[in-house]
Amino acid sequence: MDKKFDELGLTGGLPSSLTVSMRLMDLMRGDQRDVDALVDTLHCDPALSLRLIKLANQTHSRRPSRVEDVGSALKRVGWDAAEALLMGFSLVRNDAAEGWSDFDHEAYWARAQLTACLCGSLSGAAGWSSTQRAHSLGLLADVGTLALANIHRDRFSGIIQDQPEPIAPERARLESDVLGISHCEASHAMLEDAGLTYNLREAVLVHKDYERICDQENDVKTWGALLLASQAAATLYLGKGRGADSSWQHAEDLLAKTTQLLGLSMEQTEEACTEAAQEWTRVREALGLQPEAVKYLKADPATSTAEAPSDEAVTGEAPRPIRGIETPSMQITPILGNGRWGEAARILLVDDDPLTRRVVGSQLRRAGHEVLVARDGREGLEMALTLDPQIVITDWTMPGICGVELCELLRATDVGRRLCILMLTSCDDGDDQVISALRAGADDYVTKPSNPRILQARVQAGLRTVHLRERSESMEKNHQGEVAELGILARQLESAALTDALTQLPNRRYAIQRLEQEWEMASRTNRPMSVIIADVDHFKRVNDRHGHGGGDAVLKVVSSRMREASRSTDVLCRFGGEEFLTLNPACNGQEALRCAERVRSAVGCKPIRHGAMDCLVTLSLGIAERTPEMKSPDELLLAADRALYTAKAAGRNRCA
Ligand code: GH3
Ligand code: MG
Repeated sequence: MDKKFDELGLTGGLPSSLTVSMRLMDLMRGDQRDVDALVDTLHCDPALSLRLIKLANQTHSRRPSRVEDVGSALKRVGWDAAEALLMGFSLVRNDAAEGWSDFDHEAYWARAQLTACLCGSLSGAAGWSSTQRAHSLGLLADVGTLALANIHRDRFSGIIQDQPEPIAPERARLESDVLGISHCEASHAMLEDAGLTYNLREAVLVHKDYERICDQENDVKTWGALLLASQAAATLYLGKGRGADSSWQHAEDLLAKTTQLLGLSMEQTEEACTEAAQEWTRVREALGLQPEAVKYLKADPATSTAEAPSDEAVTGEAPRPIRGIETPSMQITPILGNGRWGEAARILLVDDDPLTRRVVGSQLRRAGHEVLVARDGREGLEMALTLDPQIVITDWTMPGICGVELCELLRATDVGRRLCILMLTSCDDGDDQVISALRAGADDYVTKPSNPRILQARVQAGLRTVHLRERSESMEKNHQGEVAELGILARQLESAALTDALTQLPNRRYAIQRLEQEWEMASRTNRPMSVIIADVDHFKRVNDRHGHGGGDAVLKVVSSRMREASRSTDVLCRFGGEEFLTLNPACNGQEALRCAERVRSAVGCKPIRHGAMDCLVTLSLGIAERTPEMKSPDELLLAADRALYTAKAAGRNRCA
């Protein structure tokens, strides 16, 4: 059943990469509306792509066709609406106070981009018509990871330390234990929220589990296989190399099995993967990101281990030297004495004129502020977005991005809205400049040549605004933290309410809900479905002989033997005292009978030993398949109950 993801409301501001954001700003500023370049750039960013697709589906929800790829989404919402949405990007904040996690965003983005290229290329090789959808789905398949890593930072750090490999089944299990939801379930909820169709969402939900993929209906199965093939190939390209750890072998096996499901030969697969890696390299190069770190499938086993790239290489962008920081750390202590007053601020000064930089910079420094310096608008933009200044003081006329434009660009972003922006204006141009500056979103202005006392007064007034914004932001953050914790709590409660305390199996309440869901699905898709009711034979005697405690111990062993004998798609529940219900979605009566036989013999094959107790326990099982005449799930249960009665009447320890 679908997991609750109450944190969905917090996923609107998931971070984008700085490189992508800067590129977006360039594209938006340009006179030409280069749609292809915009789509290429969005294909590097899961958070923004998903927001755009969601907008396309929301604003045009009455249209019959859903939008499921970035290009169509852009076409549907139009450039202007897309621009307004995309400029609202968020960035990763390296804020120690937020207890930043070990989650490597750059590595995540690199992998998502590569998976997207692989999905596009493999679907093309398999002859699919819509490689665009495949590309976008590859990009979005792991968006749940981004959400969990950002919403539950500390807890997610612990999870990736224990299990760094994204396709390992243990990762999803750990996530479910710690957060009550796996990244696939979170992705599924997010894609549903964005309006993607059932088949694609379902494929994302199951795509990390090969067995589950095989049990799916046609479309979900092929989409799931495509996603898992792409994930496996991405692991081979980005992993530590052949033989370095078990994940390589696991990925190689998965790639072989899944591409077979897609009808691709090994040669076709290798060709498509190589093509995808080349496209990935091209896209990353266009963005100015480091392109290497690709290990081709045909790499010599001996050299691929030796040449395994370092983690930095895998994550793409090399750490950049931070320019212009002229004092090492921020002081928030009041500045006293020596004619200085007020509080120290972290200020970014943007000016292309070295003289102004020197004069204003030293005035600010003398007043005790920390001063970062940018030499033009573009550098100023990048530094404002990444270095977390409190106040930006920017010149008016600069080559490239001018002061007014810098102001507008910053105000359009999430980060820029928090800042206090002061515009340096010259006395000569007077009121007009001041009015345009304030219109563009500046908080205040300072006239050149600057008077140190007025400058300091303006900075202090600006700081008061910043503190108010910071306080409201911190309240917002606390609120988000509470929502995140409540999300986990809600799932734990939900799970407890649907789990049987003795056997840890799903309980009757769950069974009924799930039965109704499966019934609906079977009616909609016209696929078969069966149920099995199993009842312990002569259980009363066990209780009589070994007491209630002994009876409980037997129920635990019986349920665990039943679980082991069931397949991953069978839904085994404790239905009542010593009665169990198994739902067999997509199974006809014959298949369910085989499943029931397996369970019967697993339970009755050997005695149950517990303390001094040593008893052989058997099951009787009744099987029923859904027929077109049945009007409700109750009729299906009734048929299984009748069959169980027949099994009991025929001597027990049997299926009927
Ligand atoms: P049959 O083969 O016809 O099913 O006979 P039976 O003895 O298994 O069936 P019956 O319905 O007569 O007895 C079931 C017993 O299971 C009665 C009830 O006290 C006991 N029981 C129900 N729930 C639990 C439980 O949680 N723990 C224990 N120890 N006993 C339970
Ligand atoms: Mg019984």
